[in-house]
Amino acid sequence: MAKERRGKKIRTEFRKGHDQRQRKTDFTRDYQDSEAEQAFDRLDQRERVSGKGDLTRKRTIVGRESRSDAAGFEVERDLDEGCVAGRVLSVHGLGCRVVSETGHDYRCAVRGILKSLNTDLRHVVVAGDRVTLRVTGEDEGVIEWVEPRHGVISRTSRGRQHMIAANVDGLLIVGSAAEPDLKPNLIDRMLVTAERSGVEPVICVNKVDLIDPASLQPLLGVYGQLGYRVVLVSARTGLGIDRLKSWIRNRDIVVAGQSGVGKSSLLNAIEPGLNLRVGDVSEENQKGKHTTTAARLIPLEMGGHIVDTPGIRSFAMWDLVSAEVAAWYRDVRPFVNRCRFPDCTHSHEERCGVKHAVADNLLDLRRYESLLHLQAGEDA
Ligand SMILES: Nc1nc2c(ncn2[C@@H]2O[C@H](COP(=O)(O)OP(=O)(O)OP(=O)(O)O)[C@@H](O)[C@H]2O)c(=O)[nH]1
Ligand SMILES: [Mg+2]
Ligand SMILES: [Zn+2]
Repeated sequence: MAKERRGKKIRTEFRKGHDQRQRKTDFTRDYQDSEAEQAFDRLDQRERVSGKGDLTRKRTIVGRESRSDAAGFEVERDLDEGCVAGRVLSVHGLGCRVVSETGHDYRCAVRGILKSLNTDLRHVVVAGDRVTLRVTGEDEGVIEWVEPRHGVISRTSRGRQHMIAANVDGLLIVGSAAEPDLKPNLIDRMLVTAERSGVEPVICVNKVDLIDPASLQPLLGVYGQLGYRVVLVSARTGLGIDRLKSWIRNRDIVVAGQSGVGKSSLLNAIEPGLNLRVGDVSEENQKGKHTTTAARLIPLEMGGHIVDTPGIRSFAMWDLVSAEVAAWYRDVRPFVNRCRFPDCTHSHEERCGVKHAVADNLLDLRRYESLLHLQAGEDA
């Protein structure tokens, strides 16, 4: 039954008079489990299935199953009166805070059927999810439907993927020119994270008031050549802040970078109303203190959100499979299939395409060395 439905599209009806843009995204893996498919069937029996027509009144969600054949489903859902579209700002246990498109705040529970779609309750709804909720009280609702996700930021916990935030579009990688010194290997590591999550990275170097910016050119020029956006800023003098703002505006971004580089200072410069504490050592560094990984979306006045979770900033949480790393270095990837051995580690092997590329100056030596570091699982 579930198999037959593969290869079709989901078409979801809008609430009457409701206008919303189309969104094409990947289906989450949650829907691939056979248990989940059965639950999806049960859910589907309650929805009306009909032919195409009146596209303006419907949202089309094309689902791609990443594991088997690229495919989707075609289902039509009626959204009853009393349902609204919203965005999950944060999740607390089994409840969550959702803001509707009209800006109303709701405390929500999750509909039972959705819980059975995945055995890991933490995955049912995550911060950043776009949802449909049934309003059950003035400030209360029940989440009925979770839109397919893109830009999922996750970590691996005891071998299982654990989503932290969904529908994120940007990763702001913050380093500082001095105090503390710029750590290129850490930037490379965070670039890998962005590439893996399908999130656009921006490399932001703060505290340029402390140095001569030209001294950074050899290092940052390499990133520019790779097509990464690089922004030099100073939270102290305001240099580059407008450029940074124009990129952040209307995006949902995660801010990452080691302690003391000036993340809070930058965010305050971008939006003074945030009033983030500067100079405080952030939570993840307070040893012995329980570190929460619950993410929350902080709305920005200029549009967009900052995704805040203490754990995200350190990036120690991301598990990398060593053999995977080279594929996420966009400058290294083209040379990998010139290696003689398919499991080449690009370190000691003969006839390694990557090593040859370094010798021929086609690949930056520092980037190559950082690749070896990351593959070896060493700290950046
Ligand atoms: N010279 C200079 N100092 C800065 C700049 N931005 C921030 N600082 C200083 O750097 C220190 C750390 O700034 P924070 O904004 O707290 O750094 P953070 O990245 O939020 O640190 P954590 O919260 O611990 O991760 C503070 O003393 C700031 O005053 C800058 O552009 N220039
Ligand atoms: Mg801070
Ligand atoms: Zn190789």
